[in-house]
Order: sequence, then C-alpha cells, then structure tokens
Amino acid sequence: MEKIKQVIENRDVKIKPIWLMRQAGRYLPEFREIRSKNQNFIELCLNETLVPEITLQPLKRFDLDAAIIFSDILMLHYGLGQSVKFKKDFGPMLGDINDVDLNNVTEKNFIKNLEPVYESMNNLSKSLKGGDKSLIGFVGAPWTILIYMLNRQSPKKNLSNDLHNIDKKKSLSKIITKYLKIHIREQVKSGATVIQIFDSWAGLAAKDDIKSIIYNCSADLVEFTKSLGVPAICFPREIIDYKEYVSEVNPSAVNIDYNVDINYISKNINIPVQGGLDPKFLLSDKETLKSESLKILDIFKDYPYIFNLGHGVLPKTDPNMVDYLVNIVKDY
Ligand code: 1CP
Repeated sequence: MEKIKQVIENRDVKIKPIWLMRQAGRYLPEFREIRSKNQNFIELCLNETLVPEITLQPLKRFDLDAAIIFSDILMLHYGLGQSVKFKKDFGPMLGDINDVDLNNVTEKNFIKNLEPVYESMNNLSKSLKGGDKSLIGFVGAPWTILIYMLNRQSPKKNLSNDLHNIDKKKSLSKIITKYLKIHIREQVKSGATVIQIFDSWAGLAAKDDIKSIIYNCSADLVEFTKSLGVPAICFPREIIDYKEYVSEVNPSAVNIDYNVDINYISKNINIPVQGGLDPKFLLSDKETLKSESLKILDIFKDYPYIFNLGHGVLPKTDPNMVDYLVNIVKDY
C-alpha cells in the first residue's frame, strides 16, 4: 500500500513518509539542463516525454514516497484559453480574462487543451504502479486561481487594489470550480492516486472571500475528489484559522505553512497533517536542519503525519541537503 495513503486512510502513526513541494525544479542541475533547452514553460508542461522524466528526477536521487506531476496550477488558465507566459526573473504574465469568452469554453475543448498533461500522468502511473509510492496530481484552489486570473501576475509583485471590489468574483469562482473538478477527474482517470489542492494566496483573502470562496468552493472540490475515491490534501497557505478551515473544508489531510505554531496544530487539528518545515532550513547547515526536522517529527510522533515543507523547495537549495533531510526522516 502507498505509504501516504497508509497515513491518510489508516491513520498509521508508525511511518513518517516524505515528499517535498517543488521537489522537481530549479535546484536540480538535471532540471536546469532540460529547462535551458526549453524556454517556453507552458510547452514544457505539455511535453509528454519531458514531463515524466522531470517528475521522476527527484525520485532517482532521493528516497521519496511520492512523485508529484511536473505541471503548474496556471495550466487551468491555459486550458480555459487565457494566455499564460513566464517571463524570466519576473514570473507569470497572464492575458486579460475579458478577452476570453468563457461561455464558449466547453469541457471537450478544455480537456483537449490539457490532454498532454493527462498522457504524462498515464505514463507516470504505469512506471509507479504496484509500488508504495503515491502519484500526486494537483490543482490550484479556486481562490488562488481567481487571484491569478484577475491580477494577471503574482500578487507578490503587485496586488491590484480593486481586486477586492470585483462583483463577478463569485460567478468566476463557480466557473473555475467547475473546470477544476474536470481537471481533477481527468488526472485521477489517468492514474493520480492523491490530489493536492494549493491555496497559495489564501492569506490574502478578506473575511467575505474566506467564507464564500475559500471555504465553499474548496469544500466542494474536496467532496468531489473524495467521491472519486482519492484523498485530497489541502494547503491553505497563511490562512488565519487552520482549525476553522479544517472543519469547514473537511480535507483528507492538511498541509501547514511554516508560520504556524506546530504545537497548536498538533493539539487542535484532528485530521492527518503534512508539512511545516521552513524551506530556508535547507539553506542552513546540517546540524540546524537536523534539529529543526527532529523537532517537528517529535511533535507529530503519535500523529498521522507526512513530512514536507511549509512551502516549496527554494531554487538555491543544495540537493545534498535534500538527501540529508530525507535520510533524517527515514532513520527516525
Ligand atoms: O524554471 C522555471 O522558471 C519555472 C519555475 C516553476 C516550476 C518548477 C514554475 C513557475 N512552476 C513550476 C512547477 C510547479 N508549480 C509544480 C511542480 C511539481 C513539484 O512540486 O515538483 C507545482 C506543484 C507548482 C504549483 C504552483 N505554481 C503554485 C502552488 C505552490 C506554490 O508554490 O505556492 C503556484 C503559486 C504556481 C504559480 C507559479 N508557477 C511558476 C512560478 C514561478 C509561480 C509562482 C509565481 C508567484 O510567486 O506568484
């Protein structure tokens, strides 16, 4: 049985599986090599030969318990027909959603646009089948997808002021949720055994949006994912109230960010937990990395817990430090 499912479904506290957000990516020289020859990031995500290869790169180096498909949450916008480009040293740049006739988007077209992603998933599923490693598919949560759709660039760079006053936010989030379900369903059909839902900008939501978009739409997605027989791990990064989030959204497991009080989480959350380690510790020395990881492992000793970070692996990370971390967790 997959170790991650053993923790989520059987609440096994004896094993502490590990995978890392952004485990495939720029900190790996073998990824940079491929990336340098493939300037168009969206095209790379649609490359049926390279996506499985990149996805498996970290598993060749480290004893990880899951592969997460190399893709991006912004593929949803691409699937809907909103243009997406990645500018070097800047990040994503999206086209105007008003230029897209959303009434004209069909399920068939959407799936056709993303077919190569599902083909890559199929491919990966074949190579991982029967083992104890999970194949993680993922989507952005409706709120985070909406933020990129309207803001058209990272909210980290510049969050448009009038974003909070847009009245079509609710109707757009309904459409987004509809297509996120299709994207989840197709990934599961193609072999994803776990779905992670990234709400990277949950911390930016105002009270009204937390209730009407983050809670309502995420709960809808989680219920849908569970109905397919697959667990949903939610990562509501920097949400104020993880406890309320868990009771409103009801995910199969929750990934915590690195600003939360881990002791509070271990006492107040009663579902399996994932993550929490500050990715910056991978940039420190081995001693610090070890003591910080052991601190977390000790707190979650008797809890169903999946080791992961509180956000993605940073590009400056030394792969040897990742190896060291994986071994700490394996030896625990
Ligand atoms: O080489 C490059 O320049 C591309 C860098 C890169 C990579 C490696 C981007 C652009 N996306 C990815 C892959 C990716 N994105 C994965 C791969 C699987 C893995 O984890 O190994 C995943 C899960 C994502 C998900 C993703 N994309 C999120 C959610 C998680 C998070 O980091 O908060 C978000 C917010 C994105 C948008 C995005 N894509 C890429 C960048 C640079 C960004 C962030 C931009 C911003 O700060 O707003």
